[in-house]
Amino acid sequence: RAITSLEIGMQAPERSAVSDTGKGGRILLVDDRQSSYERLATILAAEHTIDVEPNPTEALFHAAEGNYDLLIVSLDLNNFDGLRLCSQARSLERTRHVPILAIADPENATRLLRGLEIGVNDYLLRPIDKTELLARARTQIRRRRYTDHLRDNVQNSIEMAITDALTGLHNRRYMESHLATLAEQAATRGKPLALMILDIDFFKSINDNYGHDAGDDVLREFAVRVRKSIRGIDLACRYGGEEFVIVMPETDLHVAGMVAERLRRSIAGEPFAIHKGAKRIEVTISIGLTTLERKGEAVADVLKRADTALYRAKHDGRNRVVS
Ligand code: GH3
Ligand code: MG
Ligand code: MG
Ligand code: MG
Repeated sequence: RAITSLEIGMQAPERSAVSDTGKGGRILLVDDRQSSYERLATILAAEHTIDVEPNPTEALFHAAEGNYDLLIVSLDLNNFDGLRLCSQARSLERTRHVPILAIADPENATRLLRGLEIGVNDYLLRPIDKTELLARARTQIRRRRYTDHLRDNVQNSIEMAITDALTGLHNRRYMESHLATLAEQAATRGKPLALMILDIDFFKSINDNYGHDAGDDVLREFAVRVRKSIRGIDLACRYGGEEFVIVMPETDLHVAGMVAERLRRSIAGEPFAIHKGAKRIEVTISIGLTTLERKGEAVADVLKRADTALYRAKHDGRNRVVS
């Protein structure tokens, strides 16, 4: 357990929700000299929340668990413990992006050079100036928040580009870009691959009778039931308005048929809630099912075959699976 700022007798400042000032950060200070860490912690506590950990092994554990904005590491620790900590922090997934500010006595200045090589972001030589320490800490924390923000934005736009907004399932673009890869993997590994197209029966009349919002409710609930009935490695997407595609790696026609039949029954057997649960309506689906037939077969042909099977399911009376 790291020594907290409160135990050293200081009040942690409030952490502001939106801050590009670099203030209000969470800092882990790794330093084993009491006179040193007490002074540094007192300076930093004016703007941040500080935890102190004298033991570098413990520090790595805290750094991985503690959600820190900055690590300040003394390279004056015994042996090369400070450098080792910096290097370990850089290689651990959970601490890789946490900036490190190294501090050292001038006699250990060569350790600073080594530190910069292994990914330390900035450094200060002792004796440490109060204003400079605060400024450098703020700079690192500000930069950290900015890159976090960028990373979140990138992740969001990737997700939006591959997700159907109404149902949260993958969209058609994502499915089409991955289907070829899945088909290729199946062929090279000599495994089967099943694909089904699911289409809600008389969906237009749900819209016509209960309104477009009720239709949307059905689509969302349908996606929930689809997600429940497939495995993690299966790929489910909204292919069009009320049409969905499920791709099932390592699944033969027999097993896929059972999955499709179970899904068909789970839809027909339990009415769908619409208008915020005020009403329940019966919904059925038709499913066209097929498998990859040969190595190198075009995925467009696989989709075409599933679509033909779906057409037959509709023609034969709906609420059924055809392969
Ligand atoms: P079938 O049994 O032959 O499939 O009949 P159907 O009525 O389901 O098929 P059709 O293709 O004629 O109608 C599909 C309808 O789905 C038409 C379209 O307005 C509706 N639709 C498409 N996207 C959405 C959506 O996002 N929300 C809602 N509420 N309706 C949608
Ligand atoms: Mg139709
Ligand atoms: Mg339909
Ligand atoms: Mg349709």
